[in-house]
Amino acid sequence: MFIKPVSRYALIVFGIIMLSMQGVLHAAPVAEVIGDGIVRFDASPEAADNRRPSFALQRALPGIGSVEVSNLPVVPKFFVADSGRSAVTISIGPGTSLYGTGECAGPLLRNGFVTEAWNHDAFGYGLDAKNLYTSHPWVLAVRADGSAYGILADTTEKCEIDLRDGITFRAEGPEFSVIVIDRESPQAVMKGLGELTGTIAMPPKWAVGYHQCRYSYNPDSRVKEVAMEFRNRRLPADVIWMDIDYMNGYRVFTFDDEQFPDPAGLNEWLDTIGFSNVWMIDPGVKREEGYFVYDSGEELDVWTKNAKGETFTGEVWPGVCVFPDYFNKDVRSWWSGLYEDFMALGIDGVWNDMNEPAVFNVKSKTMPEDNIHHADEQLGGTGTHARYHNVYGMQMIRATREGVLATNPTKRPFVLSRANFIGGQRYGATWTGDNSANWEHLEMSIPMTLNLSLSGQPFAGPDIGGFAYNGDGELFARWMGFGTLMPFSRGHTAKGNIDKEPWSFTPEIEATCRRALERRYRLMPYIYTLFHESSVSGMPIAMPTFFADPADPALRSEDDSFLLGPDLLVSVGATPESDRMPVLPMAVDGVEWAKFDFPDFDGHPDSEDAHLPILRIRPGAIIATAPVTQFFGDRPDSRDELTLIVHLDANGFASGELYEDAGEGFGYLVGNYLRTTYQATLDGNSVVVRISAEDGRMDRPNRRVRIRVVGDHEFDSVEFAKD
Ligand code: MIG
Repeated sequence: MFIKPVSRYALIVFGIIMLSMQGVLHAAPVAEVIGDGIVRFDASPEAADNRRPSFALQRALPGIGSVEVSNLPVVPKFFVADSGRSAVTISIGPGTSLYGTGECAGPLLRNGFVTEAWNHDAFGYGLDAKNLYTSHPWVLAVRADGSAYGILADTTEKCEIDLRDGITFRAEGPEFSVIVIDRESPQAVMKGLGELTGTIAMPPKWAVGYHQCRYSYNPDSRVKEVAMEFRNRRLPADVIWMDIDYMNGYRVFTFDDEQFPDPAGLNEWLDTIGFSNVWMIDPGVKREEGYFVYDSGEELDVWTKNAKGETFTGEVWPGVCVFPDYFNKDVRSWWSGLYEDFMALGIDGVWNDMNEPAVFNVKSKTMPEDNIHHADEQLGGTGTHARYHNVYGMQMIRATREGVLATNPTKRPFVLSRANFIGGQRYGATWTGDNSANWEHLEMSIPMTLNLSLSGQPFAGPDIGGFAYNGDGELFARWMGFGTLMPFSRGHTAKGNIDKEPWSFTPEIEATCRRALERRYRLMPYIYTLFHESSVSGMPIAMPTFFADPADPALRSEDDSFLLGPDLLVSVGATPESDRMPVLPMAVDGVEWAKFDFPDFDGHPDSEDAHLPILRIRPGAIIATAPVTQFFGDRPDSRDELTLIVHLDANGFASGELYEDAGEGFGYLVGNYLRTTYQATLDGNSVVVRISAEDGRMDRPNRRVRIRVVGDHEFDSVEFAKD
């Protein structure tokens, strides 16, 4: 065993009761109940007293009861690792499958992997990447019997998550609390995580549509051209994105005079054709006197300091930059204030990039770990960058969101962030960073999105088509095929690459993209309902196939399919040959998940397009769908017809929920919504569908409701009691 750093000695003398292979074990931990099936453990009473404020938890949680540790099925063992790090280990029973650990490369099933929570600008990352842009020191464990528990290592420090032999976290810094949520199913654990760390805010409905991006669409005429092309070609889309080249020399909150002389005019024009807009803002502020962001920040001295207490500088896009210290309340309100004039230009959404934070020309790709943040006392007070690194991006988007909301208090903010931390779903959505246009990345984008989702961030998705490199049309078509069914659905590509709009390849590939986009818009009532459910309970939107049957071991490592909500199974051809057969959930009392499809724009079943994933509906489910619209707010038919896809279970029964609201604003919080439960029963030879429950004050739209019964049940007629 190696010699421990001196500072560890006191701790070791008091705490040890035995030596283990991995380090020095502490006496039994202290534990307190903090929620239903939720216990917080600390290494010792002293460790509990010295607990740091949590960034993960949405609010400080006092203990609500004591618990006898020896009675608990899951008890972490705290120890000091040989490396001197604070560590905790949890042994797992046979047949336990591990997930979560945030945004990680590789397969869905995490048993056997080691990753690290340390936010990192990982351009061109590979399948074996150890750490990516966000940190989620969290593991979801599903036992052989389908019950589950989740482990949150409540530390912001650099933290190794070692799943080679049970679950072990090893983190820099002092001992940290470990929170265990032990419940009857993985779904119930996810709800517990939502109770602890918060949920996504309900996004504006346009943000649930399809987003089109590239690095960069410039000048503004190109933005208009691309947006118009979507409309002319009848390719549904809601949002177009402005990447860094709109800025004047990459100075945040400025616009290039020649290429983007009139951002307000551009946004207004986009709005006339139903496009919402998102504009990028980075944390690095160009150090340049006379530039208003620098000057105003300098006046308030908002910048992160180096170890000597001087303003830290590092290079990013604009050249030498300074970096706001978002841990400080005054800095956050300064940053929030910058959004006032910015949003006034008709900006709808904000994209915060490079906020690990990324710094050029240094090996670590970020700021020095001995930099100093003057954090609020409530956040833990002044401390090193090492301590706060993983939550830098989170605090940035917290301030961004506050600014966006303060400027437009009647609108729902949309913020996308590259860096984040567990709990950061409260402030913004996540995409999986700079992936690559190849088959490995296409394949990996499914489990990556799912593990993020299983780590509390449901509003996630990859750069559809792959960011780095060109890829080819086949790859693009396949990626669009399922990318439009990911919670966050955005096409993007890097500078210098070929065009990657739906029409950039062949007419056949464009047709595939149109079918894929039409599917998203047809499924919008269902998807929007899932977003609402997630915003309330923390339930994932995209979830792994094993959620259909958590006790079925065959589903535990299924990488090529996912559930979009509990009722829709999406099976993807994720290899060039589409030659892997997805493992399907078992029939329920003899009734299989039923395949279904939609008529495409030519009236053909869209399932004839082999680039698209296969859709299946759960026995007993009703999925609400709509006619194709080109964007949120586009109403081709004022009767707004609804089609309910019904798949009866073995008892001839099905039910499903539909949540509707204005799609924008906060009226839904005071009752302006409509939640409808539809129920179908097989009554003799007739399928009868009725509303079995409803709530909310929104008027029921005067619309036609069609019923489509899929699957093998025999019946003569379908009746619907009026919607
Ligand atoms: O160093 O803004 O991940 O999506 O297009 C590259 C340009 C900076 C990285 C983001 C990418 C974005 C790009 N940015």
